[in-house]
Amino acid sequence: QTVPDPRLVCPPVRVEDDRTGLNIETLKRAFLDNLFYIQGKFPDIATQNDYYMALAYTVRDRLLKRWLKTAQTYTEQGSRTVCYLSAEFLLGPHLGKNLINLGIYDDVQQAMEELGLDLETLLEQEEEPGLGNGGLGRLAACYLDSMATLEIPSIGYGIRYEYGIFEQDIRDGWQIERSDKWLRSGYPWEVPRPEWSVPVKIGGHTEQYTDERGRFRVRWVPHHVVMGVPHDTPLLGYQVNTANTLRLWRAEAAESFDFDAFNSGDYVGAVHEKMVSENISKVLYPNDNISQGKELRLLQQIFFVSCSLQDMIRIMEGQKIPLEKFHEKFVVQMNDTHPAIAVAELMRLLIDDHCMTWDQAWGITTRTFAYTNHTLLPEALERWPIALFKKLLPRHLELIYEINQRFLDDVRIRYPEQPQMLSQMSIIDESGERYVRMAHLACVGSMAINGVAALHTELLKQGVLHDFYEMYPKKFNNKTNGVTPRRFMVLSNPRLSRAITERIGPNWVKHLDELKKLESYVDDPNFRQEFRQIKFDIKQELATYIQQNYGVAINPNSLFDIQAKRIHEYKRQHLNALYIVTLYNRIKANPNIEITPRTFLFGGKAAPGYYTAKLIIKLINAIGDVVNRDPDVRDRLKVLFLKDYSVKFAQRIYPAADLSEQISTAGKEASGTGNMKFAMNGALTIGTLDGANIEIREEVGEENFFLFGMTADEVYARKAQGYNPYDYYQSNSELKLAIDRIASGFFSHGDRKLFQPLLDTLMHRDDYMLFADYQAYIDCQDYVGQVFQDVDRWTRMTILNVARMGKFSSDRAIRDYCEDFWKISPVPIEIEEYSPEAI
Ligand code: GPU
Repeated sequence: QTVPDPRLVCPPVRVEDDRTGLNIETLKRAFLDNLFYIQGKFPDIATQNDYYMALAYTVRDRLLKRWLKTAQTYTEQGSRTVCYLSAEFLLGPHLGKNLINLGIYDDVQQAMEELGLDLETLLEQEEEPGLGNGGLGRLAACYLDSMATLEIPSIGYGIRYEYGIFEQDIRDGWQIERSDKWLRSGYPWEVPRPEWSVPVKIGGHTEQYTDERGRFRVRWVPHHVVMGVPHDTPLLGYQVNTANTLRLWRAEAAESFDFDAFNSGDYVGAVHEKMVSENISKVLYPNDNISQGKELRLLQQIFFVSCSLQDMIRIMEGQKIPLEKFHEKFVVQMNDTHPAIAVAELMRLLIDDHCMTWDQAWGITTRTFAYTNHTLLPEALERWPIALFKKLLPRHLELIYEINQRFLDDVRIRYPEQPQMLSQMSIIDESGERYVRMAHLACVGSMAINGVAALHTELLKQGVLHDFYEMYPKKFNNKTNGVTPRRFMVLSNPRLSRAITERIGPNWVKHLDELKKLESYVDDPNFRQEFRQIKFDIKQELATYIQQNYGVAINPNSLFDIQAKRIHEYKRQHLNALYIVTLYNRIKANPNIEITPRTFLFGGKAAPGYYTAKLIIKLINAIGDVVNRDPDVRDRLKVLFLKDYSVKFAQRIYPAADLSEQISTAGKEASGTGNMKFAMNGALTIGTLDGANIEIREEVGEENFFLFGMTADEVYARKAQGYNPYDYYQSNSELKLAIDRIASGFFSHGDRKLFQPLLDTLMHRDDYMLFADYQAYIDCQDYVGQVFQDVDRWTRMTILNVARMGKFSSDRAIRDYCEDFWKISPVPIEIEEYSPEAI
């Protein structure tokens, strides 16, 4: 190593120096400097976006020392590190979160005010990187926030999609997709690191050879090579110096390849290949809980996984740690099976590129990985056709065959009398066309396997992964999801947060269990009054927003009943719709009926190819169009579908909710995380015994939770008996009336065909058992309406919900992962304080 020129040695890192000070004067000066030197504008012609960018750079400058110091500390200490591999990271806007975590939100607000600017308006400018679909991607983002806050060395690895989740528009009640150009006005939060680019091989064939030491080796001769270019984003923890890295890979054509084609005169061919290579990181697959099995998706998976594992090896080399210690240096958490090819890829790197023996490589691999499963839905379980695998990843297929053979030898020893176990557990599905089962690969290659809520982990053990549980019971361990209170309380609901801090001090933000202390205020009239007032004010703001953007007047005193999540039949937005139609029918039958005024709000995207989900959106809009205008309703009901639900919009929605709809068919929602975010903001839940709802109810108390519907066991039993939804339709008069009203074309300008596919499915199949749960849901909703009238009781229930949500902080979840799987403890980052004399 060369000794750097002494003039280039950095001065010790200090936070509060002239350039990156956190006081208002320094912030203002830095902001104006950035406006001038980065945006190239004088204030008088700057746009709001220029101001946003100038502020973003001002904040970024204040992250950089912490970020570099964090990396330096980890390097010097050779810290054990979690690598969180995920095809999705749904981060949400950075600016507000960074202001909170730096502890300068209020000062920046004042600094902007002194410059005649409004911080809220600037925050609105930020386009969020929508690099995820829903819960799974957002969970990854919450976990990165908690890892930084808990000072856990970690790297998030994923794909830098050029187009994230599509932008949703609604036209004539239908979802329209538009491409998401999140990079269009510049993205100040990332730093490209082209010097750490890595090659990824694709396609071709393998050859056997004997190396100079007489060892049997395999060489993979790829069809082509794609380069992965890392783009790093600092993720600062809350009130700590730790800023961990999110490293996202962008695909670029390998230069050498261009050059060959260029030399042979095929310029257009070379450019074409470049385009094909760059396609890999072009677009996020917009499916949630569905695997489409597309070639490009498998390419995305191997691309980011290979880049990330090669990057880990480079880091070890840089720290001079021998590769034999890979599993001591890193633990690799796989977010679902999307990165499960990592098991084969690490084997390949260790054996083919680093000359290890099979046993040595397998010993390392199976001590490195842990696998989180996020769904039981069969349509989401990833399987890749053998032919496709062989075409794109011939070497990995050989390795998987070898892994499988050795694994099946163990199965044979374990179950000598049960030959069917071999085909059941095999990594290769040979029941028809042959497939690679990614969940099986993940289970065989991991030291730890978890579901995301207690029920889900139990159902995994009984069902989808039962055989693996029998064989490796100690690998299984539940990890109930959590969400970050920094974003979903402090940032999104500052008034509630302030009211809480005034009562119990500020520690709850990092130790959410401390919310318990609020219980002693549940009968305090001042606190109750303030709590109610906060909710009311936020509801009124949302009402104003809706008036301005949708031209619909809603009553802030009505019950805000909200279902915001991806649109999916198992989540049963259409059950919610059936309740609305039922209420409407009651009003039509008796216009003077007493009902609690309600505003039904929906938000969420449907996968572009999921026809039924899109029809559900159309149905909700169609019902809204009629109900919102019908004078008989007299404004007692309003129904709105709010378009383009995103993290940014979610932050406005959670604080405004009175009632949170968590009504999936029991056994289908692995955990849910929106359920937690609503409850933390003082909404009550109407929900089934599914996913984390069960644990939320246990925590908040059954008397503070609106439970309805079948249990998962009852769902299975009913299915086994032979479920006939038509019987329910015929015997339940309100259900029949609701269905008939939709079928009649009443909500579709007389068109009786429009909703027929949806109604047919319900009447004759009803896979998600809406009809079986209909009456219980209606009764429960009616009860909710009554309780809402009792303002004191409702307020009490909401306060107790907030007070008892401590368990659902992602900090708790990350601590559990650290203790049970990762064996990693905090590494504090020290930064010298500023003292003017030291300059
Ligand atoms: N989830 Br698989 C997704 O958001 N997308 C997926 O493709 C898969 C799972 C969700 C689960 O549906 C939800 O119940 C869970 O809370 C979330 O992952 C995080 O674990």
